[in-house]
Order: sequence, then C-alpha cells, then structure tokens
Amino acid sequence: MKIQLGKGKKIYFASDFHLGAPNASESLEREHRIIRWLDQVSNDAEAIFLVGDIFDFWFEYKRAIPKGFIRFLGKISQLKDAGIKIYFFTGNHDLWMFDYFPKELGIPVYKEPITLEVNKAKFLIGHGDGLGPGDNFYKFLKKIFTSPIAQWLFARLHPNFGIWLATSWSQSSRASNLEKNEDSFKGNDEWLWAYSKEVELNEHHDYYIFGHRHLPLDLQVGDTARYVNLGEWIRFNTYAVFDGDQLSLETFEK
Ligand SMILES: [Mn+2]
Repeated sequence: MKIQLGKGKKIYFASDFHLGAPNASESLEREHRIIRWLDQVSNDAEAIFLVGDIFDFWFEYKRAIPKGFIRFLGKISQLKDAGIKIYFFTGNHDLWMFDYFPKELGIPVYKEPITLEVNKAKFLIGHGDGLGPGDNFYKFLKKIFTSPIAQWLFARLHPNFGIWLATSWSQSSRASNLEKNEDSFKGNDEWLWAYSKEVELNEHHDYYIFGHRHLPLDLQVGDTARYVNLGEWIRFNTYAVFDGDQLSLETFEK
C-alpha cells in the first residue's frame, strides 16, 4: 500500500481498544474516550490504522453482528464518509471479522501484516499475534479459529450461547495473561522485537508497528529502524502518529 502525505497531514495508529471488556460501563467510558481521540485526530488525519483487538470479542454471523459499540461504529463510518482512509486489522480477540466492515462501512479488514509506504518511509504493520518464535499453543489454536469448518460450526450455535461462550473464554484468557506478568519489559525475550530484527535482516523497513503486547514500546531495530508497540487503551491510551518525517508514540489525555 502507498500513501502520499500532503503538507500538514498525518497518519495515526492505535490498537487493542478491547471494546466490551471488562464490563459494559468501563467499556462505554473507554468508547467515549476513543471517540474524543478520533474527533481530535480527524482534524489532520490522512489515514487511521486500527491494528487489531479493537473488540474484545467479535463474530459476524451471515446475517447478524454482535450488539454494542454503536457510537464507535458510527464515528468511524462518519470519518470514512468524510474522506479519511480507515484500515482495520483483526487481532486474536476479533479475528472473526468478515465482510461486514468492507461492505457496510467501506473499511478494509486485514488479517495479515501489510507493508505501507508513506512518502519515503516504509512500514510493516500488523497486530502481531502468532508472529516470531514460540507461542505454539496459540499458533495451534489460531489454525482452528481460522478454519472455515470450525467457523461454520460455531456460527450454527445460537448467538446467545455462542457469544456468551466466547466472551467467557476471552475474559479468562485475558485474566491468565495478566497473571503471567506480561506487564514488564522482557528485554531480548520481547518476541515482536525479535521478529522485527529478523525481518530487518532480509528487508529494510523504517518502522515495525504492532499491537498485541499491551505494553507501549519504542525500540531500535538495527541502526536505522524502530519497533513501536502501540500499547492498549485499558490503561495507557497510547497511539503512534507519523507526520511524513517523524514517528512518535503519544499518550491521549495524559
Ligand atoms: Mn489485545
């Protein structure tokens, strides 16, 4: 993908809103905050990349979508209709996004990392789940979750039951991740950093942008590249912005 940035225009990146979690009232407060952020960035945004786990759970049935998030859906439709480019990525919590966003909102949904060229800068952008070494159990689960047969079978469950089942699963997996103390910087064990370094050996990118880690990070990859993790919006409210020259990791309503 190529974007030519006009003067004064910017590109924004955010991920891991986890809308729906941990409960309706906290999610609603976060949804309002995200909308304030979208309103603010819409002043100079050429494009907005929403890089996965935007919903804590999402499953599209052929003729139905989950209840909720209506303000958020309305806001991104409004910005899209006003001419701002919006790109969605699936994460490990919302990988069951199919044709609703492209058809209803005109917003493309990417399931794999993409390469983006902006003016002279080259980006690799993705949610980050299932990349790099290790995490074999998740990689195995992802094969099942993305299998068309498994998806077809899941869609046969009544939504009241299916959505309850999936939301309980999603909450327990988030709780167990918190227990594993994923909160602190793990140095050379930061596997998305390792993944970026490995890719960089074969193909240069100026910026590696990922979510998934839930920890805002801005790390050097070799001498001329950076790995930026977008953090999340439950505690950090972090996002990245590129002005055509500089990339920075910022905090909204610090
Ligand atoms: Mn996440």
